[in-house]
Amino acid sequence: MTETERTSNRPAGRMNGGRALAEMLRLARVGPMFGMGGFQLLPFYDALSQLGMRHFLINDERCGAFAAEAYARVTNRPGVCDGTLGPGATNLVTGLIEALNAGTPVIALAGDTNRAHSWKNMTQECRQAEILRPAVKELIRVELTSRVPELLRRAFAVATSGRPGPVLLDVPEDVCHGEHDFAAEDFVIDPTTLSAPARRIRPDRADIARAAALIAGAKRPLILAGGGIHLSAGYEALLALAEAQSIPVAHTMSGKGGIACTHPLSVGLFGRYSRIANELIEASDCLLVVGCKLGEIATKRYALPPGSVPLVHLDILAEEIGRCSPVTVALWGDARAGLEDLTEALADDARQARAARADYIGEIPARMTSWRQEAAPRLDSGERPVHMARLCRELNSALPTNSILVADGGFAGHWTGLLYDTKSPGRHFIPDRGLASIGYGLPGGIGAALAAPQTPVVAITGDGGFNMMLGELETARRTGIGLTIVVVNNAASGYVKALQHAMFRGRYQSSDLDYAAIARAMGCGGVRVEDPDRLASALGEGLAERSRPTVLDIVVTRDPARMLPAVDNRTVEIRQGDRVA
Ligand SMILES: Cc1ncc(C[n+]2csc(CCOP(=O)(O)OP(=O)(O)O)c2C)c(N)n1
Ligand SMILES: [Mg+2]
Repeated sequence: MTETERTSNRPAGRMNGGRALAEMLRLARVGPMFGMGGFQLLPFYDALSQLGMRHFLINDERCGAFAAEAYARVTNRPGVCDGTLGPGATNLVTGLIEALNAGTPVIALAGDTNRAHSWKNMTQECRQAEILRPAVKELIRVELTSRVPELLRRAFAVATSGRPGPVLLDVPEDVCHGEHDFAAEDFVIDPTTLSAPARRIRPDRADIARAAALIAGAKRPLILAGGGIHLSAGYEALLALAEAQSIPVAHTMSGKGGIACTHPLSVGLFGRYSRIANELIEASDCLLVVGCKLGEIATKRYALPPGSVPLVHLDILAEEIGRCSPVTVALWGDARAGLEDLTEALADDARQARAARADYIGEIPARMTSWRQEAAPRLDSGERPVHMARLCRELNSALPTNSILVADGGFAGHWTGLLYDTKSPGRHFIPDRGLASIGYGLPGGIGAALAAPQTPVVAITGDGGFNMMLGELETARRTGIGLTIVVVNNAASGYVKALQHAMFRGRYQSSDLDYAAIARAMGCGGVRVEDPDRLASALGEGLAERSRPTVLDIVVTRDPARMLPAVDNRTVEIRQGDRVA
């Protein structure tokens, strides 16, 4: 943004708080917004319409927060959503916590009561600020109409600085409807805060030297990449370090795409489900954890990494370092900056390091080949109902390099986390691992498709997750996006059913719907697939349809004994001496 752009077209004069909110968001060049109106924020809605800004009515504010969150992941710019007093605001909670836990910049607006009548049992009134405060990085209560620009500025700064996150602006009705004489100078915004990371901080130099020495001395170093790689857009830096030093890269579900899954140094997912990464972790003599919280799934419920392996942990949030596993060297800073510094610190000995690790790197293709051979019967399965692994294989071949796959919280995310291959670094795989709610797939797909209108976007979701969000099919249709929704229809709340099978000998709760028919009734495309050989053409049909959503209803196994991608370690009783990873 140039100085002229920054200072020209600034509004000034008497306007209400809602208009000031909209003017600031326009200055910040936000993308499409998602919400559902109510009396409190109506001046804001009116201003949006007067200013010609894009805002979509969603059918549940949770979906608005999900869509804004996915928009932010694709663009690294804050997604914007809103909810009205009370139920509108409380419906935002799940989506905002997804953003909080995943570190995604989101700005949410909530209308609150008119302060002249607060606490007199106003309709829809509740203690929403107290309910929402732990769901966001910062809750900002706007007490004066005149302070709207300043506090929205603050919201952007908080959302995009440090570990990014959601910020809630709680706006009382009288502040939104109230008027103030604004000066043009009130409407300024710091352009560096409009996308994450707003600012970068480098780890301490002495810590970089210690980490570099540890890595230099390692025969089998391994990088464990989390979602922080995306947040810091550290793709080139990660690849540069991995290639210069011959260090393979494993990833969490959120970290998938830090380097392309098809890159020879990518060893795939680690944690609860793994191809070859867990065994490489076990055999490693130095782990470099980057932008990763080492939470339950990444660590197989804290069974990884082995305590004996030296650990370097690079994270933007100092207090996150060492939270779950003790570290040898803590690197506090931006992922990209830290990786760049490590590459530089190790540069002099890079050639020797690559030579020394040639055998180590040489193991990877052989290990991958043997994994592939072992997985081939599933990946190539012709069985009916469709095998999840076969579906992933078809997604791998149908989705082009630049596409985005949004994966829902149930098996959809776990199977694709394990078997889907991104073909270039970047946000090409978007799972909602912040809170792991089911139901993210469809609204997340809407947000991603609006963020990248030229890009093929596929949302993969369970039938349970889709069922939760059916109303948003109408939203998707209204936006006119060409989104392909793949419903993995196992006629069950599958992950729950599979766990009940493994642990409780079956007390099942199921559901069965013909989703494709529902999609057609809503004016979307709908294809039901029961034959794996129809997958490719169905995916092709969905991807070719650019003006309306298409729902692919894929009938997958209904046998709870066969639903898990592999053994889930929570279903296994671990006895002393057992190998758990
Ligand atoms: C909002 C929400 N409720 C409950 C859960 C717990 N849960 C995790 S997976 C799962 C099953 C979801 O069923 P479905 O969407 O059909 O996916 P499947 O596991 O069958 O692939 C449930 C209920 C959750 N993650 N989120
Ligand atoms: Mg299901």
